[in-house]
Amino acid sequence: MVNRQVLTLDEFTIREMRAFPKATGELAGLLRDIGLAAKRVNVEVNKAGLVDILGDTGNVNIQGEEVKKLDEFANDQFTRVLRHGISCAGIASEELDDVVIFDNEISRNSKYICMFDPLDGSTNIDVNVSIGTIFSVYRRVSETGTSLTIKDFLQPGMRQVAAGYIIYGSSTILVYATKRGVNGFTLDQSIGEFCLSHPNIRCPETGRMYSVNHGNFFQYSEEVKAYIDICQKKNKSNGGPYTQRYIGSMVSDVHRNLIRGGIFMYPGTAQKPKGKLRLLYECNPLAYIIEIAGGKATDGTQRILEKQPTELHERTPLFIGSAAMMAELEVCLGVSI
Ligand code: AHM
Ligand code: MG
Repeated sequence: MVNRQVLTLDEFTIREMRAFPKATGELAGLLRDIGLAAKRVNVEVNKAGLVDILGDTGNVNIQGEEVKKLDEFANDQFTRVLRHGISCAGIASEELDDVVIFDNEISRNSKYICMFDPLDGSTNIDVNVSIGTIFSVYRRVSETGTSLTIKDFLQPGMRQVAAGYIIYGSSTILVYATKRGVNGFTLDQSIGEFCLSHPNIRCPETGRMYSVNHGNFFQYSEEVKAYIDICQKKNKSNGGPYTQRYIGSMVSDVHRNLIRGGIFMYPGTAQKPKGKLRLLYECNPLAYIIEIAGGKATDGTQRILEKQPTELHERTPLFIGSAAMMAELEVCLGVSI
């Protein structure tokens, strides 16, 4: 039987935007565009084992990493859909060296820009492990009607007006946050619509999962090692025992911790003091979502959302998760953020 209480993504966003008397519907349109691209990517992810889309293109992206074909496909879909929509003036993507400014009459007058990691966890593509898209929406700072500049893209994360992700997993879920809250929509394949399945998501105050790449352990600072040591020694008397979970798709690790409670860390290492993750495409959107849901996200010295980006592809250490676990981490790091 059809559950008529369930709102689709479009119905929900339009309803939300109506709460703002000055809303033009542009943000709702942009989220609809993202939902459409996500459905197209979902189809390809699901048949990735069947067609010759698996494997490497042999190209190397701006980060110096191998680009898989599915990454390119996802990048193209999100770029194309946003270019043809009416809400987005330009994009920046983890897969592209430079920003893409949509230079047509409608886009020049659009008020939003979008940044995304089209396929996070791309090393998992070949092995059927969950992967995802992460996106971030900002209001442009340049005047509408003029051409975008790099300043429109280098805004601190606290200026995001919306952020979200899609996980192509055992089911496909789209989660997005605005200052009004965080909501999750599961793709109903039978009707091809994202349907509200996780209303008003709150990140539990604490949890029992910690996610970190233990392979890098000996390259972490003594303070980070001390926190990992605490996690490993937790027992029933102090909220433990903890479980370690590390998927290698941050979007999936953070999603699990958002729903169940937990902490995810990608600290700087001796070789890479800024770690691996990108501030604009990965850390800012997830930090925004987690904070709106009641959690916390820092680089170990300051809130992720307060960092002023200086370049498109900059990296940052990341600590993100349940508030109480983040507080315990801060004690180890000797900071109060
Ligand atoms: P990607 O965007 O190229 O897939 O890289 C980001 C991913 C994260 O999703 C994940 O947490 C991390 O890289 C894993 O890296 P590592 O294997 O160094 O732990
Ligand atoms: Mg990626």
